[in-house]
Amino acid sequence: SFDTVAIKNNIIAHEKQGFVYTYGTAGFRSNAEVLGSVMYKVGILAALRSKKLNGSTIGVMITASHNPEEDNGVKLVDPRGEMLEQSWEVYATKLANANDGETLLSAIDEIVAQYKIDLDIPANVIYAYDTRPSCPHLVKCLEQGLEAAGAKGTNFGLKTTPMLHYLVRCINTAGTNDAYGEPTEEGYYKKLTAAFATAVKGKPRLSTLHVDCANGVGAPKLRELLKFMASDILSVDIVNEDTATLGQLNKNCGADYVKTNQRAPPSITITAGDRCCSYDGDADRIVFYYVTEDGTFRLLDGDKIAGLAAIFITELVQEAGIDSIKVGVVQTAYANGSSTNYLTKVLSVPVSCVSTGVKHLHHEAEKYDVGVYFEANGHGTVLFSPDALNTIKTAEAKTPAQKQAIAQLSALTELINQTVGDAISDMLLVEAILTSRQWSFEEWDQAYTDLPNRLVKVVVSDRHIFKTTNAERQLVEPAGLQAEIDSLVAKYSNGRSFVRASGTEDAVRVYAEAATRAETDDLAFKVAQLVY
Ligand code: NG1
Ligand code: ZN
Repeated sequence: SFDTVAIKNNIIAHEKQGFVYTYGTAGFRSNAEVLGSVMYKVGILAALRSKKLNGSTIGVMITASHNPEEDNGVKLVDPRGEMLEQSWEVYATKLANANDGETLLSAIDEIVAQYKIDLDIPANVIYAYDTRPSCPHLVKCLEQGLEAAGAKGTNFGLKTTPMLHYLVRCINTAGTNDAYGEPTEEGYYKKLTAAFATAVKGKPRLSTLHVDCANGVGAPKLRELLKFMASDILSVDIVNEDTATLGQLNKNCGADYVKTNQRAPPSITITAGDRCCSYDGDADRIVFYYVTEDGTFRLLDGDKIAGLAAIFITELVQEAGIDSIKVGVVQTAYANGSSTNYLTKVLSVPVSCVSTGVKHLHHEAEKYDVGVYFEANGHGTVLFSPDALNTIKTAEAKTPAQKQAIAQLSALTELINQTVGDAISDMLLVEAILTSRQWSFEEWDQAYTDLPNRLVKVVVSDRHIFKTTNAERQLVEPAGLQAEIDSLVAKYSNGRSFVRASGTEDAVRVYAEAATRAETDDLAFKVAQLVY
């Protein structure tokens, strides 16, 4: 039961005086040393959230994604495998900052009153973690909180972030019409590999895909998945899979390294014709890349994946004779201008732009029959509405071609993780499309050419003074700054630039793109100077 005396007495004191915790875009995230106290509170919060939702299973994932190995983090997963409902974030923050039993209890009382929570309802929580050395300790702290709150906690062990989201959805939908899958790691592998086999049926296998797993949890999990995959339909070579040596996680490798530095990890020798991709540390992001004959590095990022998925699904629903299903794409301001242009002008698909952060993209994507959403950094997925799923499931083929298109669409709905961006699932989606089309990376890349772009991080004394509107594309404060940016941008051909405070780092980000590399760098530099 929910034991207020235990909750008060077992509290874990803040590790560092004066440290302020914030539940942000990525949950709580910081150096792992200050997180034990937070885990305890997260255990209690997860229990309360489960009680509020009548005992539905809530997920807790311990990871700091692409951040350095000494960091860690934690986030809550709602019953359908989605991010924690946004209105709870402030309460998460309040709990985390309470540093004595009384303050903690009154923060809890506030949540209980606000959401009219019946504390007698049993709570169910599942949790998992990545390969970071701080995880075992943080798991213990979390368990201490779950125990005090009387929640039934189940440890799912080492998992990728998207696997935990999958498991939460499976558990909560088990036995319903809407059952998502078998709630086990093996169930996940079986679902994805079976769907992949259907999606590529009858097509020759492509050349080997080299997968940089950032020395993180993606490596052992991908290796495990491959045991369920017939080797004549997919050939994968895993690189950067050292999860045992301290200090290797995300070090000079992984999706964030590749996207930020616009180059392959030094640990990979890549020559023309090689097909490569990189996951991040918890395997929820992926970017692809190759080099041209003349040795130029080419990145196929989240925007490119979105474009590929959008064209493929749009054509499939036409072939299947069910083009009442409409495909839409959701981007953020960081999407390359060329990709937006390609989607709207060439493919004629509707595109929405939302604020940074997966929860915003996810919710917007739910408004379409098929909502493709990707952040440029490679985090994203494709959502099928219940109506679209039903149309696909009940479609009747009049020709063999229609039959095949329907089967392929149906396979995609199984292959794509509907809960959150998933590097393994997204990798299989891209491979399924390329195999189906027999396309090389060059052919995929031909859809459009990225405008040169630059992302600059500016450390300022107070990033909170930067307030934005219009999906973060314009500043409203500090007053007058946007007008100055606009008049700079006007001087560059195809120029675009915007400034916003990071939600995950104590800095301001400046993004710029323009017709040439030189113009882009110049614009980024000048806007950064305005901000500084
Ligand atoms: P911030 O720090 O708010 O820019 C970063 C990424 C987001 C998202 C979050 C969550 C960029 C420019 N920003 O957000 O896309 O992934 O981290 O991890 O890549
Ligand atoms: Zn991640």
